[in-house]
Amino acid sequence: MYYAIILFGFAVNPCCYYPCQNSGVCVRFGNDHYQCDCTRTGFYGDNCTVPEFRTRIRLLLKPNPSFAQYLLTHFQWFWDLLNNSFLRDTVMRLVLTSRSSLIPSPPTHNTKYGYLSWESYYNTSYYTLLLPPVPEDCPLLMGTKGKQTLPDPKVLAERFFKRKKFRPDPQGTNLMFAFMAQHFTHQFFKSNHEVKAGFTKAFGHGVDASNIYGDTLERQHQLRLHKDGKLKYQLVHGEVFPPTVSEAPVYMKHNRVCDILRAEHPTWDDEQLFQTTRLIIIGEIIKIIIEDYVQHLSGYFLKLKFDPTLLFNERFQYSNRIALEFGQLYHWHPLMPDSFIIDGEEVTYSQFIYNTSLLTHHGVEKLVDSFSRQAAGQIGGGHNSHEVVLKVAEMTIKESREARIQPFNEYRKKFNLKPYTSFYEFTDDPEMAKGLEELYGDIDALEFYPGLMLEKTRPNAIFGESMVEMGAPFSLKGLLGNPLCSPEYWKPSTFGGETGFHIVKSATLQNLVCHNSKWYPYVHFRVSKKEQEMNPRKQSTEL
Ligand code: FL2
Repeated sequence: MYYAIILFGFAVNPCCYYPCQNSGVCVRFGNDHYQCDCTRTGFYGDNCTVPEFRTRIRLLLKPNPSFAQYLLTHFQWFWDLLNNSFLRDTVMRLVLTSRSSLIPSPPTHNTKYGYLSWESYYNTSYYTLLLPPVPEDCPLLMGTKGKQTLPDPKVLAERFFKRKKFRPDPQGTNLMFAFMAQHFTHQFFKSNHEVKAGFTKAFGHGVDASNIYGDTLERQHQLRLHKDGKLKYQLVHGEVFPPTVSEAPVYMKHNRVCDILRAEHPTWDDEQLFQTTRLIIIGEIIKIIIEDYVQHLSGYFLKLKFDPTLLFNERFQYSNRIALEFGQLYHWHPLMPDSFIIDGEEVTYSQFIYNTSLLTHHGVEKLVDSFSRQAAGQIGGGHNSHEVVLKVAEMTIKESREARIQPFNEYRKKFNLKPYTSFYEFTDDPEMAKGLEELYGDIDALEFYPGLMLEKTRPNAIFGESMVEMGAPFSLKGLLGNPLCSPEYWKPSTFGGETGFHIVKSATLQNLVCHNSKWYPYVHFRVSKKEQEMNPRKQSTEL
């Protein structure tokens, strides 16, 4: 800390140097002293850098993430064999436990509390923060590294995020995936913009289907028909659509399930039919997100499995708190295309946005078909955000600064990744590396969101290593931490009997659409080979 006094001319809070490694907790003592609490980190020493014997063995045996990713995305013949054996459960269990263990549960910090506090635990109007916010009294917003001021968010967006030419995702992701990502995540990412950064209006903190049922009880009742457990609806050309805003002063497959339940339970009242149906819908969503959505995103040949019983003999907490970092990393706006092709016709952004008549005019089948055939943009690698959504990148960076989110490299370490040592290691694009270096001055000052979005992508992948390694733990903890997945809930009676339980356990993206449409559109989270071929692949294919 003597150096700090020389550098900054006053005693700097020593925790601004992030001295504690391997998840050790930095506590300030006196003016210029600190201690690292290394309890249960598996490390000891002043800065929790010395591995205990057991840790040494574990580190030797643990495959590095790139190697694990390589295995999981190659050798299809091997995985085809494994997927049909008991080993599928073993590997799935390992994926779930190893990922979830990186998320503290109960939650820890938030934008106001960089130390543990009852308020931080109890007040669920905060998003949680995985790493404590950068202390207010640090000399710089990133702690101690980098330039005096951080780059202008607008400059970052224009220079590194803005699309030059549409770059389709090499994994074949389509707009169906993009809109599912939006619809699904907006049930738990609902920032409260009336207050400062770091607060949410979604108190379910996970998969609660509040995007369908409303995020307050009042809103739920506005949406409900109060008959047979159903939600309000309207008929347009004889087809069922969500109600108009005048009928339900809000926005809405629920009713189909109500009918199935009512047939088996004629004595049940509206409330019980509604509540039980909602649990079935939540179960279906989790099933589809794991086995269709995450399956696609991961690119794994391991056939992912939604089976809560996999965790019943493991140490696992059935609770979840949405983290601000998870919200930050999920700003996937490069998915958006240059324009929308619906029924072969080009639709511009201004014709598309807020235009519900596209749905009533074309019908849900046609939209699903069109979205499933149109390629989405590659998320990682930069230079792929359409002008219309460019402002979002800027806002995300501003939010991150307001919330004092720690530098990208600190998160790399938290998720057991090596911190980058230079911008040239971070990206293969020398021009971008040079630009970022000029603006940030130091790789340890690179911010969280630009780090995730601009990092070099993995070969033929939608994004880089960090997005997967940091996103997967939050995602899997949120999906399996749902109360539905707990031993007390995960049984037929919760879902009104075997029929309801079966609906949950057999849900797929295809049958979700087919159960609710007149004809069967092409429905997937990836474009077909034919559509992918029609897009000139600009992705560099050096392997
Ligand atoms: C970011 C990442 C994921 C989901 C949402 C946002 C994600 C989740 C799981 C996996 C991959 C992902 C797989 C199953 C995994 O564990 O990979 F990209 C590491």
